[in-house]
Amino acid sequence: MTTYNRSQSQPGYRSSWVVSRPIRESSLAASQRHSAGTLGERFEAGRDRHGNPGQSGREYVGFATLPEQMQRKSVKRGFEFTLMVVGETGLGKSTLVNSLFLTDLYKDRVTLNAEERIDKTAEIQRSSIDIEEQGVRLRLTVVDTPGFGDSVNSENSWGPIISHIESKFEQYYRDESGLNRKNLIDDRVHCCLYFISPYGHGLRPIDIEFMKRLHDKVNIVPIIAKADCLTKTEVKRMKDRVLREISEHEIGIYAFPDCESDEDEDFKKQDQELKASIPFAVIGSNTVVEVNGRRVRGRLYPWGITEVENPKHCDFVKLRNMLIRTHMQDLKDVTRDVHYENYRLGRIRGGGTQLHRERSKLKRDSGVFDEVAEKDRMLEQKEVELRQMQVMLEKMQREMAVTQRNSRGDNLQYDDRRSSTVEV
Ligand SMILES: Nc1nc2c(ncn2[C@@H]2O[C@H](COP(=O)(O)OP(=O)(O)OP(=O)(O)O)[C@@H](O)[C@H]2O)c(=O)[nH]1
Ligand SMILES: [Mg+2]
Repeated sequence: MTTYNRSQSQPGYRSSWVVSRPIRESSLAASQRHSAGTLGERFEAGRDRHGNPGQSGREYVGFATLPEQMQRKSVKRGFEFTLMVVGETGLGKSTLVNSLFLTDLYKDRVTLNAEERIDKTAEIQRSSIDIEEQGVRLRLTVVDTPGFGDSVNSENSWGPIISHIESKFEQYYRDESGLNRKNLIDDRVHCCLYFISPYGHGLRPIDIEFMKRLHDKVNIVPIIAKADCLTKTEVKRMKDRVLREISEHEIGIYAFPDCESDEDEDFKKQDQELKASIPFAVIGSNTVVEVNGRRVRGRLYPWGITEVENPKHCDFVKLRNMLIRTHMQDLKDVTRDVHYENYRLGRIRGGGTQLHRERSKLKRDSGVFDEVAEKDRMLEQKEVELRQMQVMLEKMQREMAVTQRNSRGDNLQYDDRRSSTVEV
């Protein structure tokens, strides 16, 4: 499987890249305790790590509180995360994002109407919800895209999606280099769930083409859709095949970071299970059904019920945990450090992005001026104004010269007259 090598993806990239993940309270507190203790031994002057006089007679410089300070600052700012869903039409993209975020996750929240029957998505739709949990604010944006058919020739399938991703990079690039840097909003797409049909035998040609066009722009997480259509053995076979094909075609999907060696055993086990589940096989539904007195989200069939959140039925919970609880920050980091950085470098070098190609095409086709053309036009106008001023100046100089000559002539006549008078 091709995965992004974070340390080689761009020139000058630090080789000792540290994967960040949500800091768990216990390890954070432990690290602070540890660093406070070490410093205390070095700076003994009767103050604690907050700078207050301490009972132990030790003093701390105080940078042990840096994680706390950073945490406070980030919490104050809030977090943003954008998820995109892409894939063939009718694979359950809109249903899944509704199941994931917009309805069941925050039951008491008034959100978008999610009906069991969701209409075919006709255009790219962005929907955002602001979520707050224990004082932490998260703006979650879901980008739902129209599903495509199975024609490989259709440039229209990926064109608008790639343009959307690049337009968000471009917007960020401009904001970042503009005056409004302080209030920078991160609308970049951090993760793309790519839906694979459960009916075929692995990837279709359009899936390969599509993912290849997306993989250097966004973190792709492959999903096997409608897993309730497959038996357990079929799911396993499908997963193996999809992974093999992804590797054969050198498609770069999101690489889950390695687990740190000092993590506890439970965490390591969870991490292993998560990695072994890729590509996630999911079931989506917006219907609540009753199973043994429990009300669950699921799909009711004549022969039984498939439960969306039952780990024995599908990987829905794993996917949701990965997106929200464990890998959200890493997905954002990779977007910033790899995908956006690629875009930014391309932009600085003169940009060969689809967005720019489209802009120049638009300029050629419809005469619409982009920013550069607008500047050229303004410069030309200034030149015309300068030329006009020069002409006016020359005219004024000529007129002044004539006036001076005339007045000199008058004086000469006068002098002549005077001298003649003298002579007489
Ligand atoms: N069997 C099964 N059906 C599903 C699942 N998820 C969604 N569906 C059904 O599939 C149909 C299409 O679902 P959508 O969510 O509209 O599919 P989509 O991918 O958004 O389709 P487009 O908007 O055309 O791209 C609906 O009838 C859903 O109820 C699933 O996990 N299993
Ligand atoms: Mg849809």
